[in-house]
Amino acid sequence: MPKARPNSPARVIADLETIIEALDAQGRLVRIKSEVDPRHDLAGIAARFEGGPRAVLFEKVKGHAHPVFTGLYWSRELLGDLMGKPADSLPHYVLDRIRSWQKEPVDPVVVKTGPVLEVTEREVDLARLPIPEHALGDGGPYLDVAVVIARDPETGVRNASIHRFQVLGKDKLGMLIDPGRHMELYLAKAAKMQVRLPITINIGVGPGLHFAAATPAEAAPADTDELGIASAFHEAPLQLVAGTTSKVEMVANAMYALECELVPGEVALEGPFAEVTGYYAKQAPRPVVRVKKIHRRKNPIFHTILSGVEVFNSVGLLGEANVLNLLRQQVPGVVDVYFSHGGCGFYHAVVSLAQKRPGLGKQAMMAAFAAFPPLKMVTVVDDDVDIRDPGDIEWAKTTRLDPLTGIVLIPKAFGHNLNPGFASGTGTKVGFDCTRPFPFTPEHDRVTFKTVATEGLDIRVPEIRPEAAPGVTAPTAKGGRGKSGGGPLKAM
Ligand SMILES: Cc1cc2nc3c(=O)[nH]c(=O)nc-3n(C[C@H](O)[C@H](O)[C@H](O)COP(=O)(O)O)c2cc1C
Ligand SMILES: [Mn+2]
Repeated sequence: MPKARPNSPARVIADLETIIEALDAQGRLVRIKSEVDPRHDLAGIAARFEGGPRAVLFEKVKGHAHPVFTGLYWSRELLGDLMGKPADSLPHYVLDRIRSWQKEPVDPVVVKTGPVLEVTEREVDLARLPIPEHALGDGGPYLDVAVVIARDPETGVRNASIHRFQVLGKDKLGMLIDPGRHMELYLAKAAKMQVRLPITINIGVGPGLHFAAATPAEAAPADTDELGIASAFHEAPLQLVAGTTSKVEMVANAMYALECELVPGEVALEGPFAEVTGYYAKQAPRPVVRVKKIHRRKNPIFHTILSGVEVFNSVGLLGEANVLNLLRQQVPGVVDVYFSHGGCGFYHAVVSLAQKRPGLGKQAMMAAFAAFPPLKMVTVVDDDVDIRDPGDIEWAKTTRLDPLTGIVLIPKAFGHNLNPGFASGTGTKVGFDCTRPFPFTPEHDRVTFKTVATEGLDIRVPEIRPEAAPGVTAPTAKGGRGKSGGGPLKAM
C-alpha cells in the first residue's frame, strides 16, 4: 500500500476535523453564526443549502456547547474535490478502493488511545448531545449517520454498517435493522446463544469509513472485516481503540463514540422518520439499544445528514460502484452506471452501454437488477447519451425505445420495503431498453457539431437586461418585484 502524504486527500478524509478545515479553506463551508434550534430549525436552514457546493456548520446550537455539521455528502462536486477525484469518476474510484481491499485487505489496528477518549461522560444522558430533530413529522431526534461496529457473536468477525437511531430516553435508542443486514444476522445469533450483543456507535467520521460501512453485503460478505475498506481509502490502517465495556472497538478519531448493547428480543416503538425516499417510514416496534458509556473529543463536532441527496450520494454511490463492477464482469461494453436522483438515488439505475452485439441491452438490464436488489427501474442507453442528464435519457426513451419489445415487466420481485410500491416486500420492477438497434443504421446517428476553439475570436456576450424588455418600466423592474431577496439560498 502506498503511503499517503500528510496533505493528500487520503490523509485529509480520514478525520472529520481536517475535512472541515479543508472545506473552510476552499470556501466550501457555510458558517451559521446565529443560535439555531436543533428541533426543526437546523434542518430547515440546512435544507436551503442542500445539493449546493458547500457544507454547513452550525456554530451555536440552542441548549448545547458543541457545533453541528451537515452537507458532507450532498454534492458530488464537493465530495470529489475533497477526495481529489472528478465528481463523475467517484463510483469508479470507490470501486477501485473496494477491489483493492478485496485483493489485499489492510486490517485496522488497535491503538492505545485516541481523540475520542479525551472525555468520558460521567453520566450517560443522550439529551446532552446536540442531536437534531429534522423533519416536521419525525418521531424525535435521530442519530442518522453513525457508523456501527459489532462482532459476530460466534466468529468474532467485525462488521461495520450505518443505521438510524431514534433517541427514546437518557440511555435508550431505537434502531432500524433492514432485512438482510449483517446486524440482523448477528442479533439472531446472539438470541440463539442467549447473550447480549455489544455494539459501538461512532459519530463524526470521514467518507472513507462511511463508505466502508455502507459497502453492500454483495461486496463485503459477512465473514470479512469491512473496516479494512476504510484503510484502502485512507492509504493507511484505520485506527481503533479498545472498548471499555466489551470487546467491540471504537473509531480512535471519531467525534463521539457510544458503547452500547442490544438485548435480543427487546423492542420499542421507533419512528416515524423522514426517509431517503421522500416519505416517512412508519412507526413500528424495533430493537432497543442501551447506551452504557459516552466518549467524545474535548471539542467535538456533531455530524448529521439530511435524508435525501446525502444518502443518494452515499448508499447510491456504493450501489453504483457495485453494479458497475458486476456489469463489467458480465456484459461486454458496459461503460458507466448512474443511480438517478429522481429515482431516490437507488431505485433507478441508468446504464451506459457501447453495444457489441444485439441483445446486450437486455443482458445489462437483467444483470443490473441482479446486482442490486433495491432497484425498481433500470434504463439502458447507448454511450452517446449522458446518463446524468434526465433530458438526454428522455430523448433516448422517446426516440430509441420500442415500447413493444424494449419494456420488461418483472412482477412480484423482491425489492426495498421503504419504496411504497414494495411495502409488502415484493412489487413490480420495470426495465427500459433504450439502446438503438444493432447493428447500427444511420437513422439513429446523433447530430454532432464541430468543436471549435473560441479563445482567439472576437465574441461579445452582453448582460441580459430584463428592464429593457418591451412593456417593463424602470421603477417596477427595480423595486416592484415581490420576490426580490427571497431567492433560494442554493444559488449562493
Ligand atoms: C446514511 C445512511 C443511513 C442508513 N440507515 C440504515 C438503517 O437505518 N437501517 C439499515 O438497515 N440500513 C441502513 N443503511 C444502509 C446500510 O448501512 C448499508 O446497506 C450497509 O452496507 C449494511 O451493512 P451490512 O452489509 O454489513 O449489513 C443506511 C445507510 C446510510 C448511508
Ligand atoms: Mn457487513
